[in-house]
Amino acid sequence: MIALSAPDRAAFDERGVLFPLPVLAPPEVAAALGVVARIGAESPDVRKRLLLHKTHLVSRTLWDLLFHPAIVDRVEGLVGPDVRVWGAGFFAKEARSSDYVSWHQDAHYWGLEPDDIVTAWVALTDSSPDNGCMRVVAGSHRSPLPHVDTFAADNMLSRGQEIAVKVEAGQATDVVLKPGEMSLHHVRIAHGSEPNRSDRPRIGFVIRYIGGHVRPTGGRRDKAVLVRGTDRGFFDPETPPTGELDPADVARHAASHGASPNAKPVPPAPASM
Ligand SMILES: O=C(O)CCC(=O)C(=O)O
Repeated sequence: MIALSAPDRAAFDERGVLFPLPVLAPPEVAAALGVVARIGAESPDVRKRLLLHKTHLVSRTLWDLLFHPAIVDRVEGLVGPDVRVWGAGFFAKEARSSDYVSWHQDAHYWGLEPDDIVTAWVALTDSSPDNGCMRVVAGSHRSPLPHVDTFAADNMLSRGQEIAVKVEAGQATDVVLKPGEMSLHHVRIAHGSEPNRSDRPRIGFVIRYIGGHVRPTGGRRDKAVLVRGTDRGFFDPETPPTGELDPADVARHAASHGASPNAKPVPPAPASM
């Protein structure tokens, strides 16, 4: 077991982020990139939906990554012994892409409580300032900030959610990662990222881990994957995929995951006159 050290736990409590943590070996990175390439061959709408929304439900490779001991051991040190995955998907920016992520706090719109929720951002390429690595405001996880919906073009978030507070350049920390390394960030930390100004892609697989005591707000039912510990019954189970992009899994995914809180929908076609 790769338990979090006491200093790492203290650093996470203080800053709301921890990185870099080595987790995947090169063949594991290559296998996950292979899934991205297969999804890349789908039509634009299908590609977008599969990359952004619970991609682990259509790929056994990604499903297995949710249980990866090097990831879950660390997460357990932050959210407790019962660990679920509520969501997972890709934040992928092509080379020279203007896509960006506005400064936001996930807790503002995910509808889960309490805040014992951590994202593992697993780098499948290098992630650096020039290709638009994630940036965080360390320590910002302690206070909720007001948000506005901007619906800005090129914003990778569904409604262009953005904190209504200016982040000064000196406040931001670049989360620089090599392929196979991950960062862990708190659900309430302010984070975002700039466009990819490089000639390289920037691809991160994000896994949303929640403590076993976390539940949906407002009495909603939702689904999640128990990856460690005991089921406390707050979520319904997900159906594991049978392989890689199996048509039955892709059809089930299309039926149940047309929308997610983090996903930017494909804009509707203009109404005809
Ligand atoms: O990958 C990025 O640039 C942003 C990631 C993000 O917003 C998230 O993990 O919630």
